[in-house]
Amino acid sequence: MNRLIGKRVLITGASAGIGESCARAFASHGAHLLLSARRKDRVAELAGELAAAHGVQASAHALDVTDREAVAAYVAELQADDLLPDILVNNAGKARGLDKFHEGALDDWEDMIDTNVKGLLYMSRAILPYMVGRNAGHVINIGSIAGRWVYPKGAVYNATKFAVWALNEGMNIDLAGTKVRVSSVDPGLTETEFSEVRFHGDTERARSVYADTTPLTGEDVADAVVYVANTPPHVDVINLVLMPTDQRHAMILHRGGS
Ligand code: 8X3
Repeated sequence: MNRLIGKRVLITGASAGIGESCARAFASHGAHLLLSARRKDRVAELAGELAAAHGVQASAHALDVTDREAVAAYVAELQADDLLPDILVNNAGKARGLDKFHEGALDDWEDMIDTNVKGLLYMSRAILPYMVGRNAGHVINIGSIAGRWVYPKGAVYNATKFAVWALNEGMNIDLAGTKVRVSSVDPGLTETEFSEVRFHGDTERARSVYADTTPLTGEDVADAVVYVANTPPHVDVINLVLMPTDQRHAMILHRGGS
C-alpha cells in the first residue's frame, strides 16, 4: 500500500547521492518535494524534472544547513506558505578526510560536525515543533554504520554519526506520547560522491574505495527510506541498517568477485 501519495517531503542535501535518489523515489510514489541543497542549480533542475515526470509539486531551495538563520528563515517561509513537510529527511552530511586522529585537519572536523550534527539539529529543531503541534509527522535521519562501529582514521566522522544515532534515540524518547515518528536509516558502503568529498576531490583514491566489490547505490538506500516512511502510522522503525552483501561489518568487506 502506498501511503506517500500527496505527502510533502523535505530532503536536505538533495542535489546528489542518497538525497537525489530519495527525491526520485518519493516522487515516483506521488509525494510532493521540498528539495534543498547548497547547489541551487542542481536541485532546481532535479525539481523541474521530477515535477514534470510524476505530476508532483517540487520546489528547490538553496540552503546551507549549517547556517542556523538560513534554516530558520526557510522553515518560517514554508510555514507562511502552508508548505510544512509531513516528512523530513535529514540527509545532508559528509565525511572529510581519513586521517589518524593526531594528524586530523581541524577544518575537516569543523565541516563534519557543522553539517552532520549541527545541520541536523537546526533542521529538526525548526520543523519538529510544527509536527508536534499537528501530532503527526516523521523525521528520517540518514545515519551510517559509522555510527555503530568506529574504524581506523574515522574517529571524528564516526563521532558525528554516533551523534546522529544518539539524537535519533533522544528525539524518539522525547516524542513519546505523540504520533510523531523518528527513524534512522544507516547504510554501509554506498557509492556516491561521498568518497570524492572525503578525499577532497581525489577521484583515484575515491574509486579505490569501491574497487572489486559491489557497494550499495543511492537507490538502494532510498528504497529503505521509502519503506520506513511508508510503514503504517502505528509503526516506528527506529533504526534500519543496510550493508552490501559484500560487507558484514565496517571492517569486513569482501573484494575480488564471488
Ligand atoms: C558511510 C559508511 O563505512 O564508508 O557513512 O563510513 S562508511
